[in-house]
Amino acid sequence: MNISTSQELFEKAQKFIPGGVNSPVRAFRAVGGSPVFIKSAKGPYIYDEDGNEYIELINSWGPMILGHANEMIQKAVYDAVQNSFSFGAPTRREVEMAELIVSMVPSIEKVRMVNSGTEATMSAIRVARGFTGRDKIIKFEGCYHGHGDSFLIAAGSGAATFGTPDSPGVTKGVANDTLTAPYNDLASVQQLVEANRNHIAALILEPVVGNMGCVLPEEGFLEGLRKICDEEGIVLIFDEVMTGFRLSKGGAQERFGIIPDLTTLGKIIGGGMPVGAYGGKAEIMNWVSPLGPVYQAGTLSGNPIAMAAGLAMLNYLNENPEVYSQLEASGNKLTSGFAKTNAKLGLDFTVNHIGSMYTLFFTNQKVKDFPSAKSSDLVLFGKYFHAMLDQGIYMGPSQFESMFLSTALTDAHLDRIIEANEQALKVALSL
Ligand code: KE4
Repeated sequence: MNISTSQELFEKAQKFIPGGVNSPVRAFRAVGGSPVFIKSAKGPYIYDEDGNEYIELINSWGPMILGHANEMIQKAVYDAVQNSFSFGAPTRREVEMAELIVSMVPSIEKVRMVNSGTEATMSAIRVARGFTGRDKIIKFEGCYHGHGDSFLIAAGSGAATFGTPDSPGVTKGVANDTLTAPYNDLASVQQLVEANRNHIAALILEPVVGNMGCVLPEEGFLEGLRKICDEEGIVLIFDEVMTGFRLSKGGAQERFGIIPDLTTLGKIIGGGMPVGAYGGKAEIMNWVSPLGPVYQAGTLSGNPIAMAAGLAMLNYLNENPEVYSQLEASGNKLTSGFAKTNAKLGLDFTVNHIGSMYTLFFTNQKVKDFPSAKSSDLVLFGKYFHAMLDQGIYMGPSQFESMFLSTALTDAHLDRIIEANEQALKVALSL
């Protein structure tokens, strides 16, 4: 496959941008080789600078749940830009967006718009600390909540691929206030709580993890966390930046029936534009400035163009719940196809899957936490990734990521991906 234009661009990019990319995972460092530079996309396809066509399994790491260049969202953005781009003043769309989010997400009584998932999670823990008067937080190894200092401790996603989960630049003071526990391990949470009684402001987790690869909560885990937080006065925060509006229109909390105190959102909420949000119980959110004393602000928060895209996306998802049964069917078809291939080739690689999220792990261990995810053969994953790319299937360039399906994928596309998966496994394993 000719990717010479991408290679030239990557050479040039590295002169001006650290690592040549504006987000580390895009650099292909976890899989080797030179990243393809994307020029355009439509529906289930993306096209690189050399004109190569790929079927898309990243969908911008989640946002493009309806596929790329959705005409309805494009029209909403086109109409909005006729009235300028940004005011830094309250607008009608922000009210409509807040009302819609409150109606869709079970835990949210009040919500604040920000510009990224990172801003949402940073703000949520600040509010939890202000509300409780406590300093410490609990997070889980392998969960990624953006690049805020408090979270770059045993982080997942790109941080995990670099083998430096505890990033330089995070102070000892900040690190001391972040306690970590293994995912799906309630007993370890109980021990942390007992050892830090009345000092823990919040417990934050991905209710379904995407950032160590896709990992599901085990039976009773979410319920157990809810119980511990209720007993200890700890604010339970579901980071649904990835799962929000994806696993159901009310996210993982609606699908699993466990209601957190605060929820963070991103990705799908902006329809592809830079949008994040945090919200939850009014008694907690009322602590946010200017109503309360916890400060948080943003020049482009609630930006009218981003709100137009986000409103078009969320209104569509809210009014067309059949999207979720389609995505469920697509995820089931794809992963059962993978299972058949595993059996046919005599392989027992683990596939974790829920709805339109999945990860194929190059391990035969049950993947339920970060150590088991890290038992995967990363060299083999790299070979598989490139074999898929060579066949025109564009996956996330890391074992520690979930893939995301869109409604633009037809059965024919899914069959193609299943076929390519078999071929890529044969290439990677030299079968
Ligand atoms: P952003 O700041 O990237 O918008 O959101 C941070 C974030 C917070 N919480 C969860 C659960 C997330 O998955 C993310 C970001 N996800 C990664 C994908 N693993 C974004 C991709 C990237 O870092 O380039």
